[in-house]
Amino acid sequence: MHRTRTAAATGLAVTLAVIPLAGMAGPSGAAPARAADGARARPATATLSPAPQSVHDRSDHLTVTGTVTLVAGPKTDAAALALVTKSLKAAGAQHVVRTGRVAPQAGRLTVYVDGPGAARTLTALGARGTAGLPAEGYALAVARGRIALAGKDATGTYYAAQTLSHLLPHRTRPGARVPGAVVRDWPATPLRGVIEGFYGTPWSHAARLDQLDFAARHKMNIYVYSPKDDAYLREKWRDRYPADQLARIKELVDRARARHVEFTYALSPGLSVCYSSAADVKALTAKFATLWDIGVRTFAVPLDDISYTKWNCAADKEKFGTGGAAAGTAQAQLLNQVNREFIARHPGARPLQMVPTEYYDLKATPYKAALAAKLDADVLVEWTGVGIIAPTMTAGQAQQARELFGHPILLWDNYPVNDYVSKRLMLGPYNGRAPGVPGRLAGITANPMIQPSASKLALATVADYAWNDRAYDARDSWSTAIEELAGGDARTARALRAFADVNYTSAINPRQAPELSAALDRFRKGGDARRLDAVLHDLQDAPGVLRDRLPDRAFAREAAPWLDATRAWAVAARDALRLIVADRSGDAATARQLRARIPELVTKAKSYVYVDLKGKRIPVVVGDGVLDTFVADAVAGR
Ligand code: LTM
Repeated sequence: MHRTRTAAATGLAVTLAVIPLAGMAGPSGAAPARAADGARARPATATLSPAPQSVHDRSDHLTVTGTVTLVAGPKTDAAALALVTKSLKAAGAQHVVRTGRVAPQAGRLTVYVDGPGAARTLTALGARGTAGLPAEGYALAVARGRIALAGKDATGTYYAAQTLSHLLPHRTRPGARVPGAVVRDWPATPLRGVIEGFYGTPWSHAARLDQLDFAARHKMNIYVYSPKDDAYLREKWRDRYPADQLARIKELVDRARARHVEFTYALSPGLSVCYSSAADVKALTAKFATLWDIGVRTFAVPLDDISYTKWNCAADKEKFGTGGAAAGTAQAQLLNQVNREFIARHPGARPLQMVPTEYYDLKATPYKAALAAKLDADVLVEWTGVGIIAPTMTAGQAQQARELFGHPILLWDNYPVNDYVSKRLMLGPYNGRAPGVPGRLAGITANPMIQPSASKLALATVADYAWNDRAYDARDSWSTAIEELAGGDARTARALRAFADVNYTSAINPRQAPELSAALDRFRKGGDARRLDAVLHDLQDAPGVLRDRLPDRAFAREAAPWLDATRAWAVAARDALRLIVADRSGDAATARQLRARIPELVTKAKSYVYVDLKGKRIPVVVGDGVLDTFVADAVAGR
């Protein structure tokens, strides 16, 4: 990893503006993230997400002219060209004229995408080309009236275009000055993305389409379609899709392809499959064939969360016997048949993926030994780390998994998934994964929350880590993701940060509400009540701000009960603060009034529920152990 300047922390601290406690008025709006003319407050390369492996800021600038010449060969990636054109127009260019070859015209910005023009321009601008880069790598130079982008392959070119889109400003007229920069970049691991692999309400079709766009912006290249509660993937795995459902999946496959994301179809036959049955192998490959016909090229067979001590048919007991080794052998046999009779016979198919039944540890067992020895070498094995929800992960563990399973490991990381604790939103960053893990893996797929839009905060940080683990800083990445989701609006970003802070805790982020806790600690150690009230006031306002201003409208709908609970807890906490002030000043009448009122506020704060797929009403939690403790301590006079 080489950076002339590391991605800076965005430094959006919780507002601690001092305001009069009387009337408890809220702080005024903060300074905008951008100046009114759209100029950025800091170099655009500082907030590139994911952080490039190598980036040099140059001291020169170029100007976005009214007409821009776009030089590209006939085979240049169409999605990359469309994105470059769109970004130039959003930066103020009125006409983008495409040509095959051109001599640069004075006074006109020329953009070279791939081919000899881009290679020459990169050299002229002192940048290295794509030689030596891994798959999906790219080089990009912005300087002296020229932009050059070159990808190691089509996806690399598309990623160069994505990076350029982040570097160009948003303007309505020509004339924007763009600081010079040279980027040379590549991913830390081949596969990076999302596995929709949770229990509970599956994502909607619209949400999936939106996620594919989101994935592309974050240089994620895989989406695995594996919702546990889609009956056609598990209970009804043998059945073909009705035409309308297949048409919807095709729309996802097409969108994924257009965004350089590999749509992966995961079929889980383990609840009823008879491993020794030729008919079942045929049912599996026949189902895959229906997906192949609509454009799917990557397939998976997850065998998690099934019994391997109980066979589904007598023939399996007869053929394989009993115990872990028998199960590993049976599964390997089934998968090898799929691999040889379907994957190998479909040129263009990507390596088969599978989830073993023992996917969550590093214990040497007869099951793993059988699978390692008997499963075809090119099948990718998914693994969740040590623990189903692994709190931490080291490069050594990833290496051990590679050796124990004897196959390339695709990490199925159970973060930010909340199906096992659906009272929570998990809005903290991806954490606890050491540098060096991605390099030992075939890839990283993150299992998200039931709430797709709310998952984006954590998923953006997963994308940052998976692309460049050496430069990854969880808090910086989280700050950048907050700014992005807030659409660059400082007030929205502050509200989102306050809301995410009280929805922060999980197995990988053990501390709840780190920023609010710090503000409470400062107050407990003698800090000013007005400062704490300003923080709580911001928290009380945050749900309204997010409902009004968040660009992703789905977020507020999905997070509704947590938004309501946050506001209600903030109201209770502000009264608790008033109570402490009243107790300290000996204002017994006010203290009595507040002590009588607060329990009702707490009951209200605890009243908001998430309704799950089965209609179960689950009370949600926010800031637990922090807000509730502060309020309870105040009432108890502690
Ligand atoms: O993690 C795996 C491989 N399987 C399941 C997931 O489907 C589920 O979402 C997570 C979290 O509950 N746990 C699992 O074991």
